[in-house]
Amino acid sequence: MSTGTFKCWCASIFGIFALLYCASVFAELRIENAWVKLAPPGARANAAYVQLYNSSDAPVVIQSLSATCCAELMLHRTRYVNDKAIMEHLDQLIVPANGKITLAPGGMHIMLLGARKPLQQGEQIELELHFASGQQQTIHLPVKADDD
Ligand SMILES: [Cu+2]
Repeated sequence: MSTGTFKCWCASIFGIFALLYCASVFAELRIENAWVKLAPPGARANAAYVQLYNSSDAPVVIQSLSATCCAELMLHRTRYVNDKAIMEHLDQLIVPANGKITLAPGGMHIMLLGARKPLQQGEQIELELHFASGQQQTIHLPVKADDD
């Protein structure tokens, strides 16, 4: 075997392993309709909404969230009890394999608490999703008055 052939062989084996590694370990979600609702002046919390698509063959579990804008992020679901909206805390979000979940007004949402300065319309919020696998994904959400 000439040196050239050997180098080439090494490179392709490495390439195959690199591909397999990426495919098995990194499950990135596709993000759509991500936005943060502008809160009325003086409000102490903002709600964020997003659609998350998982095209992998394994469920993706979102264990927690963080953002530099805000002291604390929580996962909530709005439920209606006797026509009164109450917010329920969720420990995690599971995006099913080859499926999607929708966070939207009146349902599941991300609660941003303790904003270091009031979030302004048009501002972009950067938010980290922390997966149970230990990986993270950064998403960007514009601050808007409404979903338009
Ligand atoms: Cu909430």
